[in-house]
Amino acid sequence: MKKLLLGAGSLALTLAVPATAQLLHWPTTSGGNGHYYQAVLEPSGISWTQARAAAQARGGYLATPTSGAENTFVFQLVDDPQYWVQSGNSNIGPWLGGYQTFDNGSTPHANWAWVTGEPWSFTSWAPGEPNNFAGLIEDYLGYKCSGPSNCRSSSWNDAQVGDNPTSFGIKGYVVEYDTPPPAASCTVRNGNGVNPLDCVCATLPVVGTTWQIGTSPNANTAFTAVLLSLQPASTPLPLLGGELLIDLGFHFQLPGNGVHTMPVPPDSSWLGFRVVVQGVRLDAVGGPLQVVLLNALDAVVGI
Ligand SMILES: [Ca+2]
Ligand SMILES: [Ca+2]
Ligand SMILES: [Ca+2]
Repeated sequence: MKKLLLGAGSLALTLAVPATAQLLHWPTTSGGNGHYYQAVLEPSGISWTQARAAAQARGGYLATPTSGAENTFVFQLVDDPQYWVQSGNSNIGPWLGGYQTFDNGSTPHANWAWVTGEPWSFTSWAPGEPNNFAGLIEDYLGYKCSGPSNCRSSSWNDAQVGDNPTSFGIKGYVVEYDTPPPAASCTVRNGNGVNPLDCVCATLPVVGTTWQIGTSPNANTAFTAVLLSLQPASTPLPLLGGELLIDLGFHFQLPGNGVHTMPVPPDSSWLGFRVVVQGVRLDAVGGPLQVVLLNALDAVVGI
């Protein structure tokens, strides 16, 4: 059985729902391979091994530009200053799916491989690369531009894995998908339409992120909660006037006011998984406490 770790937060309900992650298709009708690509930004930096695991969690793999045309296609996704970091006289771009299976320290050109096992033939090394710069263990592939400050290029560099905290932080990676993974989504449900629309997805349920569901309390609210069902009822249940839209036979609860947080595991087996959320509020109206059902949410775990 799948398990979600639960937590509760009290953040203000001011978070915007992020746009669904953009996939760029490279259709065969345009000379492409039919695959889908996605640039992922990590502003605080990410190591190659972390990026490889994150790409797998999304149902894809670190991009493998095995031809000049594919390399050009992949580069256009990250031809943007936010994905690059200055290092000396170079500008370093996102990670790709190449790595060295062995380098004795003096063979920087030898034994390169793709994470997919595809043959290593096409290369696009920047001038002087790969170079095991300054004797460092540089066995992992990423983009690099040697030139004016803030330049960008589809040329490649061998870089350190980045697990060393003293190394510069590469700010992202490109994921390649053979087939498109499901997009994370969150849809409002409201049964007969009489419940307050005060239960929202503050963020979308993206694998490997913390999902935030918000409920809006008011001056009379003593307590709010959301109920989650991992095996959602396909139709509203005939309970409490037809407004309770969750399967009470299989649910768990996130109690507390405000935003409720729930880590979505970094695991591709969650992709496409459906969750129904039911918002609940306990209001003190003129003395006695009253249960107020809020709207429900239909969510799909995706990227
Ligand atoms: Ca590829
Ligand atoms: Ca090397
Ligand atoms: Ca290098």
